[in-house]
Amino acid sequence: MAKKIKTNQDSDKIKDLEQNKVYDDGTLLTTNHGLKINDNQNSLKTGERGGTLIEDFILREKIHHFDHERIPERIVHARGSAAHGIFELYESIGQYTKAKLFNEVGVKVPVFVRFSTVAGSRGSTDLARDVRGFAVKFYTSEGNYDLVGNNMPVFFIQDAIKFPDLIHAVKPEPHNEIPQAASAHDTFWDFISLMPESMHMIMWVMSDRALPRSLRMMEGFGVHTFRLINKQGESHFVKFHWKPLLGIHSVAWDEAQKISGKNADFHRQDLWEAIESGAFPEWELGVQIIPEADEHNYEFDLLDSTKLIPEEIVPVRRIGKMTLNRNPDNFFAETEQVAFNPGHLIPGIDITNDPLLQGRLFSYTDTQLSRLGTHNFQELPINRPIAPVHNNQRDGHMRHTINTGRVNYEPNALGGGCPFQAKASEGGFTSFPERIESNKLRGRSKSFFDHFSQAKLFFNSQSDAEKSHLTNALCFELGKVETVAIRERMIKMLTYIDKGLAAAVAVYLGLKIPKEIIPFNGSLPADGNPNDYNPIITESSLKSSAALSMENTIMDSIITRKVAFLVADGVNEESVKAVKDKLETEGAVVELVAPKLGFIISKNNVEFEIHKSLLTTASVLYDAVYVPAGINSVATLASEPDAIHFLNEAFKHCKAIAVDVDALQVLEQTYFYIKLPKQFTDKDAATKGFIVNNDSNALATEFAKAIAKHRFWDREKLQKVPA
Ligand code: HDE
Repeated sequence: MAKKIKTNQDSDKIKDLEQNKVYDDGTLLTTNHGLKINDNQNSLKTGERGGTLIEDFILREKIHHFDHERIPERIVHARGSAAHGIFELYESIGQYTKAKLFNEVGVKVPVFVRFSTVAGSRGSTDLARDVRGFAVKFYTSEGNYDLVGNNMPVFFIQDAIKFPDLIHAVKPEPHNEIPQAASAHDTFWDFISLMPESMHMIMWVMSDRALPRSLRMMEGFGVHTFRLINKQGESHFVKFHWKPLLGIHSVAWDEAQKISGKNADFHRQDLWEAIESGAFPEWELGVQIIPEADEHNYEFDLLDSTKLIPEEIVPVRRIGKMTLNRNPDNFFAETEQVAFNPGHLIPGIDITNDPLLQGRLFSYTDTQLSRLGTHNFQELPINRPIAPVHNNQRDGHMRHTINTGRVNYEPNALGGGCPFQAKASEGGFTSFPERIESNKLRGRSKSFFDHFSQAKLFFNSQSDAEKSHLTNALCFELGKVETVAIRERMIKMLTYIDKGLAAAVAVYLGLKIPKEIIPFNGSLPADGNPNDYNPIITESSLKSSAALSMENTIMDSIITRKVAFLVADGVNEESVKAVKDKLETEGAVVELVAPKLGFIISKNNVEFEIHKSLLTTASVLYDAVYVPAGINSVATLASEPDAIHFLNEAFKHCKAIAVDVDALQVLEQTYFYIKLPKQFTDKDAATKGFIVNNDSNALATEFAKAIAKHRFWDREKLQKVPA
């Protein structure tokens, strides 16, 4: 039966239906004015073979509605996936903020979270190398609070005035709309190579952080420094963090590109399925709090969004947990129509003078207006606050609220003065009375001129594998750039970060390795080219920060990890069951993959339903692979090229591979086994993610430990695999 539609006047309508004794169980098709439709197959014609009549208002309404089903997609962050959930505070930070959200321990505040990529269109792939949006709407009793962040803690530019340029440069090139959802093209790198302030962010975007394994396995950051204001009116600076309880994990670039072809909805589906299965994604909310008096005590400017505050300098305090526990009912009505705004604040949280944040405050409402067509988008169910709304704003396109009475102005006496302004003690919002004494100018503080120290800090904090991925990413991206001068400018920029990195990329691009750092000799913005001012080349006093490397993340769980069992008729059922039971008990998702769909019959005539065939799936859609025993099954798989490719690719992408000793015949056909047979029999094979055993229980235990490690990146050095 169709779900009941929720409208403002729901209860009145139901009453009317009851009074008029209209029976409605939601099963009959109607027009939008409630007329029951008798024939939804044929339009009204002048005879069975005659022309269609313009009088057919049912046909006209249906086609008209359809013609207008699309609205403009978001100019950035067009491709997104979202979910409902709750936020629960563990620990009050009432001494810093009066926001009830951060005072009321144990209260469950509803949230709606939308994750997104930035550059691609609505229909683009989830696995693009890109920043991910991480936008959270808290429906608090004091009004909606939106924390509209990203999965990286810094941004490309320091001032909002450069945002349209940045986005124009990264989007498909305007003459031919190529490439879609990719930064690997001339216009992006042309802009970046002229924009030294973007170098720190470039390190993040070229790192594996831009290729999350799952939206559930990435961090979130508020990026800007915000303010917390307490009851006494005192201000503290704050940075917000979301820490995923499953850890931070990524995929390999080769894998990301293949996933884009095999399942462009990989992240969307992963989020949806995890929530449907009850494996609710969770993040802890962390805060870095800084007293107002310490504003100038750092090597960087707190108002500069190209800088992070290293966790070693100001620790992250975890104060609550967000759990996503419900998928949207309707993608368009919720995920597409949700409207976030960094200016949706509540008492106790305020903005700072970060020039990037300041520009955002104007942009979001403006863009909602062009996207959703009316200021009344605030009344859409997904945007409506749970806090009551009372004001004198009226009318406009698509108004839902039926305001009653004659008073729509303030002050008024006819309406008894209502609605009144709220005093601060009644929860009225007051801005932090920051003292301002300055000249009006276009300019930038010198404290914003260091563009490289944190780019270096990030690079130096990466593991060897992460550094190698980052280097390869730059080779790939700049390798796609056709203009040699852009590549050369980028190599020059990289020398300010790390000479080894610059040299490695230069060698790949066939350019000269820079012998020494060429000093900047540009001029300050006031003298002309605003992109060419003298950046300060300096070092961070911190040499590395453990929080910046994914190698130090949580690796103790296999919850929701997807494991493929390669099987065929004749498989040994015990070899399947023991391992499957163990992995599923620990929360992994096991899928049986066979040469064809339907069922297979095991050695002892047990039927197993097949989830995917080698044609409909691929190794890149799994975290690990296992080949169980069974003479006939093993013989079939050993002569099946797709099964061998599956294993070769799993090896290449450094995933855990488990094989029953009696299934080694399949492994013997793979490229890596031929090259490295000893690796699988070594005492420490399991520590490299190779598990070969004929005791299924022992194999399962070792396998689970290996899957929790996520990837064995050292394997990249061991053997290159043509897969
Ligand atoms: Fe956004 N950004 N942004 N942004 N942003 C939008 O608003 C903008 C920035 C972020 O899931 C737009 O409703 C400007 C930083 C997310 O619906 C638009 C500047 C951060 C989302 C806009 C920035 C973000 C957006 C497009 C530079 C991380 C998706 C559609 C000053 C802290 C929200 C929309 C969703 C969306 C403008 C920079 C995060 C055009 C002008 C920095 C997660 O208004």
